[in-house]
Amino acid sequence: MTGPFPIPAALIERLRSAQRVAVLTGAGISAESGVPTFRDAQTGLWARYSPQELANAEAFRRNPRLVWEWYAWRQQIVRQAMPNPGHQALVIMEQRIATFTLITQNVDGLHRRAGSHQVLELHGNLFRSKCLAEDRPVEGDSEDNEVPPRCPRCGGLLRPDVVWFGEMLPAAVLHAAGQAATHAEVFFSIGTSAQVYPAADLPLQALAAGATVVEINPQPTPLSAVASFALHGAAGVVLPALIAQVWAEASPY
Ligand code: BJW
Repeated sequence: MTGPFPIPAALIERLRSAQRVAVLTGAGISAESGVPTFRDAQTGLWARYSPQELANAEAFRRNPRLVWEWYAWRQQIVRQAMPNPGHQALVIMEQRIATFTLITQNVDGLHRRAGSHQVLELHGNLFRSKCLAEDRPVEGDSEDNEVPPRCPRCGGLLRPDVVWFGEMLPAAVLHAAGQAATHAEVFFSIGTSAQVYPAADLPLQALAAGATVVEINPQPTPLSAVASFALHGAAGVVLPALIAQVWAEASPY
């Protein structure tokens, strides 16, 4: 069986011989797990909440309680969500490819929960906190259920350990992602609107270094026109079909 989504023969051949593959994921890969994306008109978090009000450092300083409650709500959604066939297909890909790097913009931790081992989290993690004053990760909090929680070391405010607009990405993680992009033979951009930099530059770096760049997204993005292959479908459908057609013995069908 070939699976429900046809994969171009040239891509199948390219992947069968590839030794180095890098994957960039965005909110779309978790959409089929029930986690809202950022920019989709119907379901996007930011259709109901203004990012200017909630996901930036200035908003946090102005109203830390509101911002924490928003993150707590998102944590609740993610705790109830399960990894989907798209996440699971990337676990199989990690097992099949000699040098495989999974780079995610997502803060939901679903790749690790699916069983992926090497995950570069560009924008942090929803379930970690850091001290606003010390800019250092914190284990636990002051344990008095205060919102926002307080740093157990200095008593200052804790904030989510995520990357807001205008903030630097973790340097070592971004460096590793850039290395993976420029050394990849095949680079996938999956479930991202390809609008937020510097993550959106990674597929372009891969392309400039000679990689085959594959986009998987039901909607066109700024990357679609330059990608080697633009597969317009849901990640939870396209990725299992791709695994089935490239590595027939690992077929979920
Ligand atoms: C499906 C699907 C299914 C649906 N299957 N697909 C260069 C040019 C222009 C601007 C800049 C630039 N460099 C930097 C900037 C500024 C800014 C930026 O990029 N702005 C642009 C918007 C123009 N970047 C920054 O500020 C970054 N920092 C920085 O560059 O620092 C340098 C610096 C700092 C200070 C001084 C000097 C220099 C930081 C960016 C941080 C982004 N943070 C967020 C929030 C994280 C925390 C949180 O979760 O609350 O990260 S914003 C938000 O966007 C989140 C996401 O990770 C990120 C990307 O979104 P994503 O994943 O693409 O989601 P969507 O919703 O946009 O798209 C979903 C897609 O899925 C859609 O296409 C659907 O079609 C698709 N889909 N179902 C497959 N089933």
